[in-house]
Amino acid sequence: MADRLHNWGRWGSGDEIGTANFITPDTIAAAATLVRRGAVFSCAIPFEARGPRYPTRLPPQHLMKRSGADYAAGHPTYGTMPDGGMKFADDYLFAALQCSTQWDALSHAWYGDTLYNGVPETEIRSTGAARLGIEKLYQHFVGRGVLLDLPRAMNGGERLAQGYAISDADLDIAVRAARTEVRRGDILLIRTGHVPWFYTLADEREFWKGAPGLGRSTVPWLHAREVAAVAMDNVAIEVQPPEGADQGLPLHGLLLRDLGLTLGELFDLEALAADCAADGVYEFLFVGQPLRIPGAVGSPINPLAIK
Ligand code: UVW
Repeated sequence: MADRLHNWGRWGSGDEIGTANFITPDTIAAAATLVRRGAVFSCAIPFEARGPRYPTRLPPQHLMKRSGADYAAGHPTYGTMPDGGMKFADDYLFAALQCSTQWDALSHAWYGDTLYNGVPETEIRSTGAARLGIEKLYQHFVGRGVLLDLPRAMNGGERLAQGYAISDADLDIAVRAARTEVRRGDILLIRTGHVPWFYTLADEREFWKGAPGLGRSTVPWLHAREVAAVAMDNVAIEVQPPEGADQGLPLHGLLLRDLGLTLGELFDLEALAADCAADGVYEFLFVGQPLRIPGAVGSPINPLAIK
């Protein structure tokens, strides 16, 4: 499939942003006109210890360096104020950049010894990604967002079945149900309905095992529509386990490496999906910038859909 479908060289041999090139000033200006009610929907899950994530990634640790308790115990205040000086709270975050709602950078996954656009794997260094880092995309993800609500479109259910491989035909059904079309430069949000289910689980590992997600037939579908990015409410975009004889995460190779398509994971699409079902409008302005961390291979985000 990679021989037929790839974007290497499409935007020049030095390109590092892949399908984000489909977002242009025109697509952004058109997307801004989709804001009609001023209704804002965050697509982020809370950035906290209990949350859905890939099993090998540690939960984030949020630590207070200074709190009200320090001042109550006599920590000196700063400067002079009527009531004895200013007091400051400070905190730290120790976290995998991929442990919550996130973008996978184009430097996140590859096969063979090259990444997107032929970048050698030696460019992904112990000091960070010398090329294809997430910071290259620091102001790119503004545009037309489209929600494809698979469970509602396919069976009216709350979530897709465990291990369900979403096909190109399923995506067509959801597009028809949304009474819209997918256009070049869109940021496509695909709902499986699995995030609320995570919070009901006694054993958190169930979330990853058998996650519904994209199957192979969606790769040509996405390529043909020239979307800028795809984001979902599952851990890894793709179905687990993979289809047929495939193993591991084959769509990471096809989408990130071959197409140069940035992937968003662990989005919470519930509130947005409920609103879209209520007003029948599945398109909106999407804004979701990564942190500007030089050389990072992913970034947490708080993506917004604005209608
Ligand atoms: C892995 O890196 C294994 O997964 P993800 O892209 O979901 O973070």
